[in-house]
Amino acid sequence: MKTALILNGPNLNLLGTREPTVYGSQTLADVEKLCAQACASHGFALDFRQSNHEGQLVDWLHEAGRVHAAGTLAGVILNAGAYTHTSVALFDAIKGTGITLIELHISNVFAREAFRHHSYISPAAKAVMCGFGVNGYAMAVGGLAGMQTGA
Ligand code: CA2
Repeated sequence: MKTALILNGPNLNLLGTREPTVYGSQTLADVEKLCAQACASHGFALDFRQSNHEGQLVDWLHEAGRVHAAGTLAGVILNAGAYTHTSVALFDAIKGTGITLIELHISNVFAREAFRHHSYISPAAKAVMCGFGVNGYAMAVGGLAGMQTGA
């Protein structure tokens, strides 16, 4: 069984506690349950993580590269939060790993402030999705399933 690694960046631990009009009222624990159901239905093991620290996310992407090389990674779904718009380090970490990575945002970043319109992650991602609310996580797991080739 391959693993879907779902990484969440800064402030996403606050989901459901503030800004419900932008991010909804579900907590990150709720999102993890949603992802667990989606992974179970697609035959993936789930590894779900959150960090407020850029370097931790870089380390986890390196780890994903090693799991990919070992043949047991389905892919990574990354909501890098605000680091999406600032982090060359995350771009560099993804580039060259060979991992299948879906960039995900809960909100429609293009309907928001101009500084959210640019992503350092997108050029290194296989797919990008935004604006579906937290249901986007389950949809991204489905998308990852559709990208699998071979056994
Ligand atoms: O829409 C998304 O998923 C974002 O990645 C969320 C980031 C934001 O910087 C990106 O532009 C778009 C912010 C995550 C902050 O999450 C909070 C959740 C609840 C309360 C406060 C912050």
